[in-house]
Amino acid sequence: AESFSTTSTTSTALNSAVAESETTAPVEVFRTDYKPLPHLVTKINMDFVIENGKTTVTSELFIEPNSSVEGGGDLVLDGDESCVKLMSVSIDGKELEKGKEYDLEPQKMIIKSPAPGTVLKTVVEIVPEENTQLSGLYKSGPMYCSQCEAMGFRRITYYPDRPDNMAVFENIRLEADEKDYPVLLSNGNLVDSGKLENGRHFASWSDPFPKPSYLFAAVVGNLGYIEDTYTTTSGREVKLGVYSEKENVDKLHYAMDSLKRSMKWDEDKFGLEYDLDLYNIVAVESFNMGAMENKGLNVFNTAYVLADKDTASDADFERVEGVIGHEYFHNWTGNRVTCRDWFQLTLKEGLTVFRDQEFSGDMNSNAVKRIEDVRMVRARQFAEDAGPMAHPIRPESYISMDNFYTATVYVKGAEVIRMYNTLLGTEGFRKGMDLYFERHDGTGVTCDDFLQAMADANDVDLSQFSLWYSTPGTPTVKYSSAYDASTGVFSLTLEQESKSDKPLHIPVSVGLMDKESGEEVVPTTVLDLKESKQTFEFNVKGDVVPSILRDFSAPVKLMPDSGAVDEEALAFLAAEDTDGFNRWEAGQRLYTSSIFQNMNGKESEKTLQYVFDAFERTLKGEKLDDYSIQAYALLLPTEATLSEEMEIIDPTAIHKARGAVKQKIARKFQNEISAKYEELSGLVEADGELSVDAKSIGLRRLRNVMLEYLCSIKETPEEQKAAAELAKKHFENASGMTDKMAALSALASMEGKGTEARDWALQKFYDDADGYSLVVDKWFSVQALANLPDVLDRVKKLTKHPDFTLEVPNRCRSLVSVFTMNAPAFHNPSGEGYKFIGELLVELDKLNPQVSSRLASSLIRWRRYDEKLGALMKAELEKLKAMKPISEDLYEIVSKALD
Ligand code: 0A1
Ligand code: ZN
Repeated sequence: AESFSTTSTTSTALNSAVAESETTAPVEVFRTDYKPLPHLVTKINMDFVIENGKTTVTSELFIEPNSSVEGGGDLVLDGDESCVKLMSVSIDGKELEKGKEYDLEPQKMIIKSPAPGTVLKTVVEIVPEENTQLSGLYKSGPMYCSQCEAMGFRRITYYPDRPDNMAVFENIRLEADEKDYPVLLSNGNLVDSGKLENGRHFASWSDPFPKPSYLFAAVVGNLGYIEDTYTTTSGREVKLGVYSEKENVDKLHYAMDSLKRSMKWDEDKFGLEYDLDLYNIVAVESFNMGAMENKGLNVFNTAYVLADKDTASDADFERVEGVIGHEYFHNWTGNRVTCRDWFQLTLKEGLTVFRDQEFSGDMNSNAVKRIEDVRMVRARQFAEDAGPMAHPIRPESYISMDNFYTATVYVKGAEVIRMYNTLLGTEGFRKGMDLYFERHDGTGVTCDDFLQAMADANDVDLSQFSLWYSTPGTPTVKYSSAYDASTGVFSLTLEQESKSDKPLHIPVSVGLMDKESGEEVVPTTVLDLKESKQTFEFNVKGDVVPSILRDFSAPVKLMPDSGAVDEEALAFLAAEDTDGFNRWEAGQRLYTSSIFQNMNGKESEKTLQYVFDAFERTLKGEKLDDYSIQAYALLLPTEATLSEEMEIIDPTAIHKARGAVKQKIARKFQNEISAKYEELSGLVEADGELSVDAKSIGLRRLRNVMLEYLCSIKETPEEQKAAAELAKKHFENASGMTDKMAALSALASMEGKGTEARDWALQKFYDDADGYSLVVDKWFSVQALANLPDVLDRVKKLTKHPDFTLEVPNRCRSLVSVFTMNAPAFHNPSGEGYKFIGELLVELDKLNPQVSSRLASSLIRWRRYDEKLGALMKAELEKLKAMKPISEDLYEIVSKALD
């Protein structure tokens, strides 16, 4: 799972983060340059001797010629000189001679023509304590832990660090001080352990499944844990362990339950069982991303494991469940069948995201999950696809692979997998999956192999569909329709446009609703749009309203051919559509129309009336039995989503116009909203002890939307007072973190008569957090998102807060990255928001390039803003590009942005 960090710097770490780019120019790697390795490491033994300030790693590599490659030649091992210090390299106990038998370069070791069966032994020293990049072996609080995807293993030892080298990690021996580091974990099964002299101890692990180096993991620390077991369908008993720092073990239960649910779901849905006797998960505070699927030993960012009723919101619980599922599902889609090379990343990520989405939907509500996922695609992936880092789900080249763990590879990748499912049906998709595993288990493959398995299992030709893998950008589909009353034929014309030379194969799900009766006369049908323009005909008994792209059947922008939306049809669909997703969608389109009219000073009473009607109907809950759907249907599209509808984005205007429409709704329905709030409060209370089932989550979600509308009414001092009182009461009576956060975010933006309540709540929230990191992160975030005129000054001041650090990615992101999402503040016309980020990046890049390049992504879409804002963003990028030294990660982002 993707995700973000910072540090106080030691000079070594500082040098190591940037050393590469000082010595070598950034190299671009191309997909089409793939060549198989002439030699393979088939087996590896490792010995880690961990001492304070120095870890010695001894590796034995068992080398064989690759039978599918002719010619032999040299063996090239990857190794990052800025991180590993070579102490010795030998074969059969004989040291190799540098220049003659081997060569050393900053990023590799070359062994001259090794004989088949060679066992190469290397000894290196590393310093995990100074590794602030959090790639390789590093220290997080009381533990040593590793992160090897994508190219971290070369920061631990010399090795062919690419996924097409699969080896058995036969004996991984970890040795450390027993008192400080009682827990010693690696992949696979524990085969030996014991005490040593001087208070030291060791453990040896063995993983029977051959794997690429990126799936290696080791954790050594002083940890607490909980245990459980799971029995698979075929009767294998698996021991489950979830580990964390000792004070957090009481927050591990939800993760454990989620793990068991994931294991069951994969058996039921895909017939996939777990394959080892042991499955361990470790929660780590300093982690660049969300989590990592290392074989039998997942490493998680604490934010995606730890959860209890006092500290986690409903969204946190849902994320824990989703990410636990995601990493578990990787065991088959990623580990058993892995990627041949990194360009194929979406092979495992798109597929695994699709699987975790389906899992979460099944555990809670499929309809709600779909709405949430589509909101994400539109706000994040569409934005990426419209910027300088746009790439196909299977990229063509990279400088730093770490920059390609993107919304495109992950969530657009998942949309592409979903399209197979839509085209082939659930059964056909399952047949394709079965064939994929039958053919490729235990190997590293490509996206083409996946497509071929789907095609062969269903006896269909998917060659046109393959264009989705090579086409960047968001395609558009334009629609127009006509009804011929004399023949009863309704015709729907669809026209596609994309960056592909040839038309894409786009599944467009359509249903038809009778205009008069509102009945669905043609149920959901998947149209295969394969030509640039195609007309589909339906026999109907009277005129109909088409409901197009149901369930968001393809990641495209759907628009009317005429350019003008048919608001009457949208109003009809918002009320009548039998497809829940499109009913929500129609409402969102109406809100969008109204917001843009407001922005352009051309408000139409008629549109506003449609908006009011849709809002009122939803509020009354007609045809709705799901609180969450009701909540989402009452929410206006986010500022990020609205931005993607504009050629030139005006964040301030969007914020104002959206705020104005929100105000109109809130004022018009103030009484009804208040009444609903009270009604729901009764239900929430009656619900009793906080539970995180779909219905309780929905109740809270809907009530919090009501709170948000009510608190938006705060123009006069009386209104400010009323809003603050309501939010304060909500805060005080909060049943858990969801309600607390809803109240706090409303309060955080209060001024005037609301100031006192705001300051009180922020202080109270901070005190109650009692130093617990994940709640302190929320405290930083809520302030970074506040809608206050001096928010930037507040954020700057918070960077000096004793709890703030650039070293822990979660903390850095909670304040700084979250601030970049506060669009009107970050894009303030003064350019001060950009300058703040630009200056911070200078410091951050020295510590953690992965986190710095992600943060820099907030500046790269400068061409999408007006000239003035664009120039200010560009100036920051230019300063960064000229910075020496600069990490490869950051260099790639800023240079592509300036191209
Ligand atoms: N494969 C993980 C995500 C991940 C990727 C890179 C990392 O470090 C650079 C860490 C984790 C997943 O999809 O869950
Ligand atoms: Zn993943």
